[in-house]
Amino acid sequence: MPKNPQKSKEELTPKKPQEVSYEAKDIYVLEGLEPVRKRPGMYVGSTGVDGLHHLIWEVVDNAIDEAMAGYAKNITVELLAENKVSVTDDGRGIPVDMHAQTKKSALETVMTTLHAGGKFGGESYKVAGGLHGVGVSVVNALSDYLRVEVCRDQGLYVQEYVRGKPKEKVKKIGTCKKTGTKVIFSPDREVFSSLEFNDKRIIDHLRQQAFLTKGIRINFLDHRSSPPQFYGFYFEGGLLSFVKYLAHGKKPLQEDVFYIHRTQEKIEVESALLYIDDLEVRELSFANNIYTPDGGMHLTGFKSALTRSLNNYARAEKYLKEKDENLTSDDTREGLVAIVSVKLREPQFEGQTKARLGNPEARTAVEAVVNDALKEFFEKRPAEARRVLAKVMLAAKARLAAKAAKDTVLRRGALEGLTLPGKLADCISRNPVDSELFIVEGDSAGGSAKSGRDRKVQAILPLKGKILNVEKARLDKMLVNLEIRSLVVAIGTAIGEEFDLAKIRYHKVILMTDADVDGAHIRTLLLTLFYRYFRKVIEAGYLYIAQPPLYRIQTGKNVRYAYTESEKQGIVKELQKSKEGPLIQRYKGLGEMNPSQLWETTMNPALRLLKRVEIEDAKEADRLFDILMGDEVLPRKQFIQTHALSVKNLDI
Ligand code: 28G
Repeated sequence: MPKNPQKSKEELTPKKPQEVSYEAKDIYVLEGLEPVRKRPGMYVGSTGVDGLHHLIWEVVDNAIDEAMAGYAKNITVELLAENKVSVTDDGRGIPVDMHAQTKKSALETVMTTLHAGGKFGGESYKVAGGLHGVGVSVVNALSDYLRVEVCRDQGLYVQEYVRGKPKEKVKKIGTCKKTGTKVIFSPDREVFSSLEFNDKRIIDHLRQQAFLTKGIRINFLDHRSSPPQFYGFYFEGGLLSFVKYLAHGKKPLQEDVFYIHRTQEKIEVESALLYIDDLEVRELSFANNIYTPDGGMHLTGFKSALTRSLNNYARAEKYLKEKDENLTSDDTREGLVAIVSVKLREPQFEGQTKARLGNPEARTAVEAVVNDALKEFFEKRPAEARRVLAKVMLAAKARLAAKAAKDTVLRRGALEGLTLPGKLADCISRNPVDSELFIVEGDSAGGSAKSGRDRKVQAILPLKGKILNVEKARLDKMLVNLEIRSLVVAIGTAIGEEFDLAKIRYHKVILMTDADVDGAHIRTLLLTLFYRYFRKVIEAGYLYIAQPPLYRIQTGKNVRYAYTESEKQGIVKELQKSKEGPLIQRYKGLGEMNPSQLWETTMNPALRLLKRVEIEDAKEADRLFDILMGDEVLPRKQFIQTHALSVKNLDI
């Protein structure tokens, strides 16, 4: 993100009045916003729907700044016909007075200059360099039409723009009793690939902003339908209300939400937390009202404070004996719903997507504030503290039990004694470079694969699909599972501290699962297993996914296979010319193929498709794993069904 791009001397030096023709001024303005139109993505993130919505966030941010400065109380966002948006606030109104140097209205300068004014008076939390806070002039530059109305000093002032260029000077066109600013804009279709605003997205954002700025009212009106849709957000409790909203419908372990709002070393820290009867963690963090999906220093400070407070309390109340290990951060976060919001000067957003707060002073401030406040909270509410502690202790116990189980599997030599599993149909070759291991779902497919394979270099290990489907499987528990142990032994690398890539027995480990929901499920489990315990196998490029065909298409003696829907359509079209109509069989599972078909379509190196697993694929599987293994059955089903068949990047 360009920070206050350096202007040339010429731009900064005002021309003598007689030289300032209207055209000359236009050039100045054009130069001011030209970079925005040249590289819109740099200023609003993208020219797709994200960037489009960003325009609204930007304008609303300005209104919220005016609210945080203590002046605006009400903000209204309206979606109008023809992709127009209107945002109104009841703040002081953008100043309209003439600037002595530029001879322009302050309003025009704000609307037509990048980072106009720099730090606005009293608004020291403005974000420089982030996606937000780039200024309303960016919205102006990317709108084919914008109109701003200001009520101030009893006057109504207006200016209109086309792609950031004023049509006329700021004009007073009437009177006003109150004060405020209104911006109406229509995003430029030359810039954005889509002009379609999404009401749900806007509602979610406005709700979130209302939670983050307690006491302001944000209204939303969608005039695209009649009667218009109306939403109003006003939360007296700020983050406290936010936590209640996130925990809605869940069983809380506390009577009251923990809440703290305090300024420490000039950093404003606000945080709320509630434990619920659940295993997941829901934590959100914000810096200057901007969501930081990857957390950062503020979240780190929060986690340290939580872990420390709970350990202190657990020791003081003898939940932990002297010899016991401390609770880990993960122990203290099962079932936690928490929000941390900080406001600070010069926030640094780090990472590729600027999704993480980098300021170390935010960590210290949050840690100190939350530590103090939590200590007091626990002291004042021993009953709640005990309930929270009981839950946290349970998490620690589960962790220790899982570790013990894992240790038995991973113990030095534990796998060495094991001979190759009986279910493994190994290949003859002992050279890993040309050996392949097919991990096959189900015994029947395993049988076909065994008969159909090239036994010189291809080994088959059938796995029972169901066995992996342990409810709430923790991966470490899976390792105790015999099926998985046989897999570990077959691969040959051992696991954990003993892992040695050089000992791998096959340079192609191929996951061969059905092209249905269960197959996708098992594949996710196996990918997660590899991602967590055999990452080097993936990095070395040894892990593959087999691509069985979806269709068999026969005309007379001619048999063809289609691996995708469009391929099938192509083949069918091609065959329409022949006398007999084609016979189309859809394969639901590997088990439906006989050994020679399986060989021909999926295993024969000369004909098959294999997808090499990239680390990103496995990472994604690792993320999905938690969803697949979660409590809620319905979203899981839907999830599997929408993703089961998406396969990309096919290569032979
Ligand atoms: C409705 C859509 C978005 C805004 C204000 C109010 C002031 C302001 C905005 O100042 C920076 C400050 C003075 C030159 C500040 C009014 C001080 C006194 C403001 C908005 C630079 C602009 N009176 N309300 N900007 N000035 N609302 N809503 O954008 O020195 S922007």
